[in-house]
Amino acid sequence: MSQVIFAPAPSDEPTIDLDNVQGDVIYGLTKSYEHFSFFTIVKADEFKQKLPQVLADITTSRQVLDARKTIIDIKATSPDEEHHVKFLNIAFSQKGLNALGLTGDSNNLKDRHFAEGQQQDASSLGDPTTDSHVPKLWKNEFLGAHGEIHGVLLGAGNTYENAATAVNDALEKLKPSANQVYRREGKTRPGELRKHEHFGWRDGISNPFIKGAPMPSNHPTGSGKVDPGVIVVGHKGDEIQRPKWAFEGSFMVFRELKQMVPEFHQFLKDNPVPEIPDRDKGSELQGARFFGRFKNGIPIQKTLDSSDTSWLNHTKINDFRYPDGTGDAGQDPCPYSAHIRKTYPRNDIPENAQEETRINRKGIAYGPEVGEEQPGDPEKNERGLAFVCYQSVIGSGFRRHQTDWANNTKFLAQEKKMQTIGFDPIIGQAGGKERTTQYTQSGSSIRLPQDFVIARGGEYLFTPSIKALRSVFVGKPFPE
Ligand code: N7H
Repeated sequence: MSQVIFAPAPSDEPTIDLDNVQGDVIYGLTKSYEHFSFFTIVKADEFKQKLPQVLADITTSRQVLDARKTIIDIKATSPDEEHHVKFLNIAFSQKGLNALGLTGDSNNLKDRHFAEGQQQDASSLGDPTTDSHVPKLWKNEFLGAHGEIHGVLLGAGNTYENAATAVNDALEKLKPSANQVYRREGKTRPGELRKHEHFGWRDGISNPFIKGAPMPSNHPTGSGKVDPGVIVVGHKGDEIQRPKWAFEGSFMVFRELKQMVPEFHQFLKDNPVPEIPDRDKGSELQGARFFGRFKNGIPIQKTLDSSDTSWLNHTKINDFRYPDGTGDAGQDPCPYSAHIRKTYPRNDIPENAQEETRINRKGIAYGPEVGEEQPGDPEKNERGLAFVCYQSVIGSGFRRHQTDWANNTKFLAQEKKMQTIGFDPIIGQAGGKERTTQYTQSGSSIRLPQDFVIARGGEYLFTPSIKALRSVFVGKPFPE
């Protein structure tokens, strides 16, 4: 295989300042482990005084890009050698901006969902809530049990120690102006499953090309190219007028999503695609129809042969369209409700309506492997996805996927001349109520007796640029 290179962005594209954008936003912090340390600010003035010591360790997009290049070189020359990385990023919630006095019109980031916070949004996202809109299944820490969530430190590394010390050192430097209120430790799955999440599917295949940033030569063809402003605030593609210091920041959505792994596999076992004589093959195909891909990532729209690994090549794995037909013809073989079709409808919607909806996903799996559970605290034995995505507008990005598409049983139904499409069987939710998915024109559908993905909490945050962190976040004016 030819070596991956990061070609410079074409000269006609807007330039992103890679030294100014934090490292997770564009490339994602390279990691085997990641610690998310949610913190509360208890003494704002002291926090501003101490923050500069932490800022020296904040990883930029340029540093991640350089690390990626080094890892590629090392893999090519000495495949057994490990490259040590230790990365740190920081993001703030609206409550965090308030705590720091970044309030009023001049500091208004003009994102309603960010301003209100994710807890307020939980029932609209489909999370089960009480009559007074308190999310019933969220962890207490996300509900403020140990203090308001004002921000999050993201520590990432090739080892547990590197990820842990990245955030521990930062917390130590901020002491006693800020306290950790919750930590989510994430880790990639072992061995060959490294790129796979807990249900067993390969994740992270499809993220958009971001114009203005060098992209790796093996970035999958067909992933779509977006103006930088779709992900990074203030660039072409982001039309909203915001404070100058918001430039080259990005809104970060965090969701802790518990996965019911044995239950999901049992469901697939009990509900194979009936037309397939071999039950195991039928269950495999049912799972693939839920995602739109086989576990190894092969898109079912291209082949139903999960063993044809030629489809795994980066020029083929993501380069496809959905059928233009309506009714059942339009969902043969990939159901309209499949997770990847709901979350990236490709030619199902006009290209110009699609670009603003794209997000950059940078999550990581968490929790023990099935069978590795330890007796004791059941929460410690939970497994799932620490979902992270970046965008310049939460309403057009994450929320469009979750509320307007995944949870919306009628999404596309009219255009496709269907009564209903049903829920995204993976992330679509209806306040914990039973759901249905995969409708055919005759009206048949699949009943999903339980949610296999359960939100345990989350927050909407803003990942400021390096220049903003060094000025307004430490109490200085933003440089003109
Ligand atoms: Fe999904 N999974 O790991 O099993 N997702 N996702 N996701 N998701 C995708 O194409 C998964 C979640 C998107 O471009 C794949 O990279 C799981 C949320 C988008 O064709 C797999 C959970 C949201 C895409 C998974 C989860 C999204 C995508 C195929 C929850 C947004 C790209 C691999 C526990 C609100 C679609 C790939 C495209 C793909 C998994 C959550 C969005 C395997 C288990 C909450 C935009």
